[in-house]
Formats: sequence, C-alpha cells, structure tokens
Amino acid sequence: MASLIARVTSSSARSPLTRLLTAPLGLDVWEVGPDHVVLQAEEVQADRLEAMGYLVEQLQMTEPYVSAFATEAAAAGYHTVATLEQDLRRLADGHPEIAELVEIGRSVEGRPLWALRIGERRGSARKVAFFGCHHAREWISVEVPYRLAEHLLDNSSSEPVQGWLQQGEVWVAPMVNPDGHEHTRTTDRLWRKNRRRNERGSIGVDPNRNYGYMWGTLDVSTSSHVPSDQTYVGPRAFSEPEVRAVRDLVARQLIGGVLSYHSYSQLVLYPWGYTDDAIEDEADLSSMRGLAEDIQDLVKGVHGTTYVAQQASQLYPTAGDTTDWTYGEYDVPSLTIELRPASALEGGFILPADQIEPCWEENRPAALEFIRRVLAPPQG
Ligand code: 0X9
Ligand code: ZN
Repeated sequence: MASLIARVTSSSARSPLTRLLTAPLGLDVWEVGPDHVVLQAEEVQADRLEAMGYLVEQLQMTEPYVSAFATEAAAAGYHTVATLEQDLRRLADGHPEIAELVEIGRSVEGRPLWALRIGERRGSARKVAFFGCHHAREWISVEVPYRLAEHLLDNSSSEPVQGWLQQGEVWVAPMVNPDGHEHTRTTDRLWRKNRRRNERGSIGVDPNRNYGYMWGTLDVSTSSHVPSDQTYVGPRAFSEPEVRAVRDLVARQLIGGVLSYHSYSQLVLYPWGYTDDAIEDEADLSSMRGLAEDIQDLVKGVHGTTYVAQQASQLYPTAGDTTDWTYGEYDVPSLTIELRPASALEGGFILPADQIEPCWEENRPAALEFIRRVLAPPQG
C-alpha cells in the first residue's frame, strides 16, 4: 500500500480542521498549523479525507521522501542503541565520583534502558530528569539530552554546574524506546511506537500515550484505542515496560521536574495535553507558562530560532502523555520540547546531521535554566 505525506486544509465550514483532529480517523499527524495539518496517510485514507471535504495536497510520497532525507550521511552523526550505550558508559567511567550509569528497566525486546545519574551525592534532595526518544523516529531527541549530560560532566568543576551537582541530581535518559529506535535504523525509518506485539497481530504501543494520568480518556487520531494506529494508547495505563521504567524512576527518586524531548515542530509545550482547560492552580499555571515562555526566549537568543510556547492540547489532544502524568501526579514542572526542524519540508523527523549541533546549542541555555529552576532552593 502506497503512503504519502500530505498537507491538508479545510475547504468548507462543514469540515473544519479541528474535526480532523478530534475524530478517530487513525491518521499519523506530523504537524499542525493554524490553517493546515501535515500528515502521513495511505492513499485510500487521503481519498477519504477528500471525500469528507478536505483539500489534500500531496507534498511527497513517503518512499522518495525517506530516500531523499535518510541518507547514510544523515545517519552518520546520530547515536545508535549500541553507540549510545558506549558513550554513556564512557561518560560514567570518566567521572566516577559524580556520574553513575543506571539500568532503569528493560524494553519489550529486553534491551536495557539507561539513565545517567549526575550529582555528587546519591540521594540528594533535589532532582531533575530529562528524557529523550519516547518516539523511535525522533532521533534528534536522543542527541540533545545526551549532549546535556556530556556538557554537565565537562563543566562539573565550574559554576553554576558545580553548585547544582553539589546540591542536587540530574538524571538523563536519552533513549526511552531503544527497540523502536533500532527498528528505525534497520527497517522502517518512520517507525514511532515501541515494539510490543499487540493482540490481533499489529505491533507497537505509543509510549507517550501510556502514562497513567487521564489515560485512555480520549479516542481520537492523536490518541487512539486502535492497536494498529500510530498513537495506540495500549491495553491499560503503564502496560509498557519502557513507560514503567520512567514511572518507577520518577516515583522512586521523587523527581522534582521533568523535561521530555521530542521532534519536530519547534514548540515548548506545557500541560495540559488531555484537555483544553488551562491548569487550574493560578500559581502553577503562571510558573509553567512563564518557564515555557522563558525557554522560548532563551532558544531564540542563540541562533534566532523560533520555538513557540503553548499549552500542549493546542497542538492536538492526547491523553496519557509523559508530562500530563508528571504534573498531574506529582505537581512538578513538566515540559515537552519539540525540537528542530519546523516543517516537513526541512526534513521533518529526518533532521540532517549538520543540524544536531545548532539544535543542541540553542537548547543548552534552556536546559540549564530548567535545571536551575528545579534545583533552586525554595524561596523564603
Ligand atoms: O504526540 C506526541 O506525543 C508529541 N508530539 S510528537 O510529534 N513528538 O509525537 C506531543 C505530545 C504533547 N502533548 C500534546 N500535544 N497533547
Ligand atoms: Zn514524539
């Protein structure tokens, strides 16, 4: 079956774009703008959207898109499951007094899930966590947290990092979904989910729909109960070992703030994702929105790149994502950053390797600010 990447707009009030996102159509939504959606769909699905009254403009067939962007040169700069483990081990071995490589769980296929604990004292009171690669195809989301870990260790004897690491701990897990990542490298570059064998033959649960806050409360394209869909929520909350590993780390360590990296679209998303309602607590809302807006400014200050701060549900509705759970369950600062690029035309999920470094550079001050805020001693 041939699939394509399409830009969909609304041609009539009868078929508004919001309906496209709030109906259970099983679409793989890549990008949402004020008046368009970019998605990947089978040709029959695209025909169906046209029949429903949408304008469907083919940007490219999926296969030539992948061949054009997913070159060997494009892959060369990125970690694989194996090289990430080597590099994390090297970082830990090079800084034994301050860093420790911890296996926080195992994936569906039995791969270790690695987190680097960075800090002078095990069991410090203040802890912050960074996660990458819930979604297999979002390779840049491995590289930013990995480089953050490297940066913290390289700068562990100078301020402000030294002070932070004396008082607190930074946990970095750059690849939460190694099975999916391996699958994108060997078989299907656009694979998103984990590699769970579902009942009735389909494969994969979306790890970013499997967390236990408001889990399963939506049934839409972007948060689906159909096992073969890209955003399948799973049979129950925390059914997936990758997600349980994150849950157990956050719960056991009493993590005080969580930043989860994804791609693409250049956004800084704060809760809620499951509802259009704003966070009810005024103080929480203004601190979370304020932090997202500060991050937007910090990113822009580096290379002038625009990342837009917004409530997650404004992108599209999802139930059971990581940061709804960490905020909903633990009331801690929780953000999702969608990294480069801005659009499918710039590669979408297949970001050219020469973009890794500038993407990290523009995210460095933001990540450090997140650490500073979470680890800062309480006022008053
Ligand atoms: O769909 C997701 O899980 C995230 N986007 S991605 O393209 N990386 O898959 C966004 C999660 C943020 N939550 C909401 N948009 N509700
Ligand atoms: Zn993602």
